[in-house]
Amino acid sequence: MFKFLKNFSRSAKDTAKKFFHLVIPYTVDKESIKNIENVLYDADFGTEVTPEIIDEIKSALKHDRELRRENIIHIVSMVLKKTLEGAEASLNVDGQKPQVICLVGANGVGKTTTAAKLAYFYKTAAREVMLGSCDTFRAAANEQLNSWGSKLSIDVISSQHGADPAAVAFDAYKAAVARGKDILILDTAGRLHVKSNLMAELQKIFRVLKKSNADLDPNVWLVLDSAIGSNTIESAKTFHAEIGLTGLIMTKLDGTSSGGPLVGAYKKLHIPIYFVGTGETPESLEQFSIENYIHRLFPPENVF
Ligand SMILES: Nc1nc2c(ncn2[C@@H]2O[C@H](COP(=O)(O)OP(=O)(O)O)[C@@H](O)[C@H]2O)c(=O)[nH]1
Ligand SMILES: [Mg+2]
Repeated sequence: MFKFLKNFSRSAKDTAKKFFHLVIPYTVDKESIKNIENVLYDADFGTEVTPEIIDEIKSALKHDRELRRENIIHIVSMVLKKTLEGAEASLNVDGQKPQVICLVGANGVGKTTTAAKLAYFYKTAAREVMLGSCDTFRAAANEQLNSWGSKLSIDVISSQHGADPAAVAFDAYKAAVARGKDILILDTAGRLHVKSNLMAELQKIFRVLKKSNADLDPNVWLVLDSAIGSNTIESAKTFHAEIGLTGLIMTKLDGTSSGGPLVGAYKKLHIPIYFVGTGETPESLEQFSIENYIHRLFPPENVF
């Protein structure tokens, strides 16, 4: 019995550590404000968001000599809410048919997994979905997407390793039209030999898609890994400048990451955030909600 309780309390603590993403000090005064600044920088809120929060805390400290934890949480939440205003978005599934979603991003951020999760998400919402495997650069990428497709009973269009990604996109689009699909999700490569090649490849995909339908307005969603903090915003800026992004997705929020870079990226670019990834299963994808995001940062203490 005693042993059980001991184990239980340890696992409860682990849970608390895992989900308590932002550890706010119990009290903050003028002297200890640096502590909260460090917490925010450690959580990758960066120079986009941290100074704003610190300014708010400083101005609250003009009225109270000392702020309690709940006051700080309130201030952080308010600034985040304000910063993220307008960030929630959902795909207009009743618009063009098929809607094309092209997932782009660096290697390993979770594009292929997210493509499968998105397909599952829309399939569950009774939409006809198709996947296109435009990462022809990595030998295992086709296999990975095809294996998701057969697990989830979703059609996948793919070609052989080394094929032209734009040709796969073209074939996938034609097949999606022919089969009356509502949504086509294209997975793409993360890195080619030279960085500029990747952007050229992506631009070619869009050019070729436009050839099959001049009115096509593809959704271009950048997948960001929340575990990679510092250069997220820089990478988002580069992708946006080169290919024009229409949405963001942040993966791996189930880890210890606060998702701070997501807030910074939104503040800088004002590109809507469609989804967050919270695990490796098909179900672990949530539509982005500001309220849920803040709740994840500061879960009610009595949960633990
Ligand atoms: N914990 C967790 N792992 C994820 C998530 N999304 C993707 N992954 C994992 O990240 C790794 C790279 O994913 P992959 O989709 O192959 O990345 P890609 O190179 O961008 O296509 C895989 O092991 C995935 O299972 C997520 O939201 N949470
Ligand atoms: Mg991949």
